[in-house]
This record gives sequence, structure tokens and C-alpha cells, in this order.
Amino acid sequence: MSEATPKQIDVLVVGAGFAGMYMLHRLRALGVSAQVVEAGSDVGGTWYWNRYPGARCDVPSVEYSYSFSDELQQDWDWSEVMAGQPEILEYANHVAERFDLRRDIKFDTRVTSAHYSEEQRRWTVTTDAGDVYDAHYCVMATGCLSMPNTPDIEGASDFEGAVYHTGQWPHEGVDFSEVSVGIIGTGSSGIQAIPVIAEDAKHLTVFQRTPNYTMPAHNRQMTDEFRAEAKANYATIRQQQRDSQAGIVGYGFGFGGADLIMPSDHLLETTAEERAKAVDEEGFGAIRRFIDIGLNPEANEMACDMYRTQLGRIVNDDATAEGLKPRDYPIGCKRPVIDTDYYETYNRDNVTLVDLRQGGIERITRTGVQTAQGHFEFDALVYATGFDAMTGALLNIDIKGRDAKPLGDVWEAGPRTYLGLQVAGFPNLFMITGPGSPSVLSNMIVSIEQHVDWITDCIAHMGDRQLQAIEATPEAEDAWIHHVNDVAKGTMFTSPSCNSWYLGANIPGKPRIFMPYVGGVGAYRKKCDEVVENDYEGFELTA
Ligand code: NA7
Repeated sequence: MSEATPKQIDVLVVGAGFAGMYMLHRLRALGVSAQVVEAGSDVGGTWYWNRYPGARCDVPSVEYSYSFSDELQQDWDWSEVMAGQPEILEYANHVAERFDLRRDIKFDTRVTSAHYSEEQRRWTVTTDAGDVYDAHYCVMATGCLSMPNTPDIEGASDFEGAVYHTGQWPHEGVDFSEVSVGIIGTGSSGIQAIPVIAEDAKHLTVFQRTPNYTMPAHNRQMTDEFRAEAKANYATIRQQQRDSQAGIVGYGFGFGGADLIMPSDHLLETTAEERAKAVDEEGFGAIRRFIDIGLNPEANEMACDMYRTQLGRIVNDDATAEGLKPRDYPIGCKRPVIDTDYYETYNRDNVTLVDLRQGGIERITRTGVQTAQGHFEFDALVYATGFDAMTGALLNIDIKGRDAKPLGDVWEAGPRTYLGLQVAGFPNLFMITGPGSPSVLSNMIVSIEQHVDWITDCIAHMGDRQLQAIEATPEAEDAWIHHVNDVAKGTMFTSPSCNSWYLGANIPGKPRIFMPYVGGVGAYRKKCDEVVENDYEGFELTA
């Protein structure tokens, strides 16, 4: 494999999702040579792989879209407030064609290793197709949720029916009519897929380990008037997004401005009657108004109570409603989920909930799942069991920095980065939306564009000054990690009762570290800009 003659390149980019595509576009404009390597057969990343029924973005499409080209945002028409997977993939394809990206992307090829040479100050990157690249810079656009997690359940290989993972769905789709289906997992993917599969399948059995808090999405068709208004306001919307906490200002929902979704009331100041009235009048929406839910555990528990009350009103069967009620962990600790008719689905005759808190999965059998509550049979099994988030895709590549030190060793106790952009000991290697940056706590496209712009400017700066290597200093990295931990402390995200993939808690043996940066995309962008203004403070630049 390493017999191949290395291809000399300025920048090697791993991944052709929204990050890799925009990275390529910017690098070309900079006039450097760039090659993208992508495991899938086409562009789109997350939206290429996650084709399960009901897959949909939970950020409004007006905001979950590239801002770098005004012509693009003026030309593209979204059909729904929150577009479904097929439409987002169509958008990715449109971008690839419009900017002629595919000619520099090698598809169906997985990067297997990336090794740094201190002497050359370059990276040698190899792929499973036998290619070898000799690159000055290596950019990991590998995605935060791209390594599917299939739990190691005893007997899994005994199952005789068809098996699917939401994150690796067959491109031709699956016909579940006349099929009884079992699904494991009730995160975003499960909650989006369950209502749609239930409509199709003969019977659906849902295996739920932890019930989630999920809010109605209120998705709808976008009107011509709203589309025109959004397009006319794009300059303002984009600026507000960049300055905001999460890269979302709510404009895309049709609210017309940031302030309308900002909670301001205090739940601790309400009476029981007022809370009951709020649920009567606003349903789940009542919870959105209160700011102290995210700050105070007592207020949070009050909100959870309101939530359970509303849930109990939707689900007809009392035992099923009880089974669906989240307890023992705060609202807002896991990734917020929004849904369309999720709880209503449990009122269907062909849907059964198995609340694994009443007795867990013992093993998978030839015909179904054996739990401590009994055996459940079905024809097809769907894993909606998520991803090895944030670090999984990076650690899946054999990355070795200075002195052949493996990234896996450096990150043994959890990911260490400076700004989520670089790792000390790994010069000229950049991550897009790496751990320690807002990433998954934000609208990914806003964070992707910010990182791509920062990296492009950095590479331009290096070229202008004829510098060879850039590397985060260990001191800057330590200080940043300290800050990332500091701002996460005391939030619901790091509550001891919280077991989220933000903390790596979904992967057995993964260190429990809160990985994304809670400080907000606005403040984070300012910090990154200041670093540049202060001559790349915290980085060592070598001639
Ligand atoms: P998530 O949010 O990680 O959800 C995975 C689900 O699978 C969750 O309910 C897990 O329960 C469940 N799970 C995982 N392993 C098991 C085993 N062994 N037994 C039973 N249940 C299990 O992944 P998603 O794909 O839904 O969403 C990921 C993100 O993609 C989402 O947040 C959006 O950002 C897009 P648990 O809660 O761990 O008890």
C-alpha cells in the first residue's frame, strides 16, 4: 500500500460534508492545491449517511445553510421551515455542482492514517485505496456525529432478520409494510424515525433505555412571502447568527427576530397554580419561557414536572405514559430533541413501548430481543443507538504527531485541544468543529464556516510570511481546557445525573469529559479573532 508514489499537495482535507466542501472552496480561492478524501460515494456527510425515515434538521433551514455566497442563498428555495434529509442532501449536491467541487474529491475512500514528519514539517496521509498524500497541512472535516455506535449486545449476530442502523441507512430506502420492526434507541434519530416507521410497519416495538425530553417541532411548509422576507434580510440574519449563543436566532422559524425565543421569566417565582395554568394553556411550550430552568436544579425539576403532566395528557394508556416519562435527570442535559407526533404515535394500536428501566435487554435472539420483562419478536431490527461523538471519527484514523505520538495516547483521558482547532504536538493539523469548540452545541453550519474561514486565513498568513509550521502550545491548550471545563461547570450539561454523548457517557469505557464549548458561538468567535489579532497567541509559528 505504501508503495504508491506520494502525491504532493498543499492541503489534504478529510471528509466532504458541509465542512469539507466549504474548506475546499476556500482553499481553491486561496490558490493552494487541495485534495478532499471522502468515505461515502458522494458529498453531504451527515445528510449522505442518515437517510432513515423521518430524518430532518432541527434547525430552521433559512439558518442551517451556507452564508458564504449571497447568490447561493438568494437562488436556493427551501420548501419547509426545517428541511428533511432528502432536501438537505439535494442542497449539498447543488453546492457541489455550483462550485464544481467534485473534481477534487476522492470518493469511496477512507483515510486510514496521518503521520507527521518533523523533518519535513509535512503530513503523510494514506487511504484504504492505497493512495499516499504528502501534504503540508491536514484538515480533519470528519464530523462530530459520524462514527455510528452499535452497542455490543450479546447474541446480536444470532438475529435472522434484516438489521439497520439509522446512521447507515440503505440508499434505496426500506419498505416496512407487512414487516414487524424492533427499534433500540430513543435519541433524536429514534424519536424522528419512530412516528414514520410506525405508519409503515405492521408493528413497531420500541426499546427505550432512557426516555428523552422532546418538544413539538411545529414544522410546516415555508410560504413564498416568508422566503422572500428572509432573503431580503439575510445580511442581518447571518450577522445575528454569528454573534449569538448557538448560531440560531429563530428567524427561520418565522419569529422574525432573536428576542422572541429568548426565555426571560423565572419558574421559581411562580405558584403551583400558575404553573398548572401555563401547561393548560401552552402545553410543552410553557417550559420555553423560563430562564432559570437552565441554571437552577429546583426550577429544572419544576419544569420536568410540567413536562410530565403534559406528556400524560397526550398518551392515552397510563402505563405507556409512565414508561415514557423522563425522570432522574435534568431537562437540557442531553441534546434537545424536537419531534413530530412522537407521543401521539404511542396511541396507535401497532406500537408497543418497552421501558427498559423495568428490566433491561438480556440478549438478542434469532427472532427478537430477550429482556428481563420477556421476549419480544419482530422481523427487522433498527439500531437508533447514536454515535461515538466528537472524538470517534478522529480516533478511528491512525493519527501520529511529533515523535510518532498517537492522538489516541494524548487523548487517553479525554480530548485535549486549543480552541477545538489544534492539538499540541500535532503541527499543521486542524480540526473543523473539534472538541473544545461550540460545535454540537451550535448550528453546525455557522461553526463550520467560522472554522473554515479561520483556517483559510491562517494558511494564507503562513504562506505570506513563508512560515512552515503552526502548532498550539501546551500552555495555551491547558488554559483553554481549563476554561472549557470552567464554563461547563454548574450547567445542566455536567449534572452528575446526566449521561449524554456530550460527556461520552453513551460509549462504554469512554472518559467522562464534557467535550463541546458552552461559551457560545459569538464569544468564541471573538476569542478566535483576538488570537489572530495578537499574532496567533497561543500558537507557535515556525519558519
Ligand atoms: P443518541 O442521542 O445518542 O441516542 C441513542 C439512543 O440509543 C439513546 O436513547 C440511548 O439510550 C440508546 N442506546 C444506546 N445504546 C443502547 C443500548 N445498549 N441499549 C439500549 N439503548 C441504547 O443518538 P441519535 O442518533 O438519536 O442522535 C445523535 C445526534 O444526531 C442528535 O443529538 C442530533 O444532534 C443528531 P441512553 O440515552 O444512552 O440510555
